Amino acid sequence: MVKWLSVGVLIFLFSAPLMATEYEDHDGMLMNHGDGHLMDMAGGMVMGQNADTLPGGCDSISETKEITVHAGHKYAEKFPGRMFAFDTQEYNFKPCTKLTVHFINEDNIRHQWMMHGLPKYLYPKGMFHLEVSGPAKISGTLILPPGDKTYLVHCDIAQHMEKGMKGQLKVGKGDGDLPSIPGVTAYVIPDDYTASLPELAVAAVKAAAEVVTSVAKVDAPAKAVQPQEDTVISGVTVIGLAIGLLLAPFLARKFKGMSVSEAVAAIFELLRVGIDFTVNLLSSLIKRVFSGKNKVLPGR
Ligand SMILES: [Cu+2]
Repeated sequence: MVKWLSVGVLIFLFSAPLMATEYEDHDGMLMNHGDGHLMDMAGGMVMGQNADTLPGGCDSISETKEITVHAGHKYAEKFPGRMFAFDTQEYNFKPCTKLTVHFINEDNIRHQWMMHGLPKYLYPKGMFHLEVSGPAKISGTLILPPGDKTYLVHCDIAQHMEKGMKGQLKVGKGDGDLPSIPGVTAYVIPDDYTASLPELAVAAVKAAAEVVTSVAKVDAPAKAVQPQEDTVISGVTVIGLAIGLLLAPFLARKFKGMSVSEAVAAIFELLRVGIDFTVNLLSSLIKRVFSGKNKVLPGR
């Protein structure tokens, strides 16, 4: 009795999180547009649905299978450097399997489960494709072709595959592995965690310093040439030159990558800030003087 009670409690505990999850189920909402293309008004989409036509080379349906694929950010947590993932990265089925995929998108964004490389006479553009904005569930069915082949499965929303939402589906023995399948095959572009942040900062400062000195070298002679054209080198010119030389590295950094008009605009902005600063300084001085007077007045 106690045993059955504990089993009941366990079942309840395990089913509670399932009940708590609320998905929008698109399966009953889809409208058939023909050619295996189903859509609904809430953004659910199935393409390449085929539950009846046998691919060439299949005498009959070998097996009927159903899988549930979860997609979301949380499934990428075990893959360092990835942002999105499916809960399963590798699938394996017999040739000519009738496969129903229940796709559950757990993120509050759009995801896809898109399979490529299918025969084009049967699947438009060679694709079978489930897509929905989450959290939501959408289902579709296809019949896998005969032969040993590895099919790419991914989410085609910009950068989602590169960020980890990628898998492979092997029919029969497959014909090799695809690259960059999280946890299965090596990344084509491996993440580099060798440099520490301080090292990167030092490298960035060094690079910036090189740019500034090279720009300053070009700037300084141009400014030094100017006074030779003046008949009289006044004290003002010398002071201006000194300030210019001092400011050159700063300005070089400030104007790096700017066009002439942008640089001119930036100079005026600097002047405006300078004038603002002076005016504020003067007005605060005046205020202080006046407020000082005001304080003095009642005392008289
Ligand atoms: Cu996605």
